[in-house]
Amino acid sequence: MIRHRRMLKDSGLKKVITYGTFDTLHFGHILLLERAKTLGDYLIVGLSSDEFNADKGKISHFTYAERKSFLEAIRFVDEVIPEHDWEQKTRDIIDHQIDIFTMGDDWAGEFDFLSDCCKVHYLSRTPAISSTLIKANLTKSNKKIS
Ligand code: C2G
Repeated sequence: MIRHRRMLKDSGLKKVITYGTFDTLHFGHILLLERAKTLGDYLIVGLSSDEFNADKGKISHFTYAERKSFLEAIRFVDEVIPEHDWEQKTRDIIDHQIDIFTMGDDWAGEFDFLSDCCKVHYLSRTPAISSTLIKANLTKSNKKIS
């Protein structure tokens, strides 16, 4: 993997990183990942572990392994790494020689401190869709069926 990373850096490829839970994957996530990839040549996703989700007050419907497999099936995503805590971003950016950090603009300003080690770019969040909304609608429709 280290040789692979060195090859990427030596090849002059621009590396992008983003983070998230990506539970109940939806078009808001896909549009974010598609635009994130257009910022460079290689996109790494820091995927929140089940434990970190609990720290974030989120209970994801799908496990980390399931969410990772969904992301790896998306052609815009080149690599998925675990996100265990809020503090690892700087280390990830250094270890993976990242050029651009990006997130949806619901996080605008929260990660500006990372501009010390890479470009920080926020992308517009897709309105009217969220994992929470999907889960709420699924619960409502299940109640109607039962
Ligand atoms: N997103 C989006 N449009 C939506 C929903 C989400 O663009 N309708 C973006 C978010 O802005 C984020 C990414 O998709 O950049 C992942 O969103 P979540 O899975 O909700 O991730 P979150 O819980 O915000 O965790 O360290 C950062 C955290 O891990 C982010």
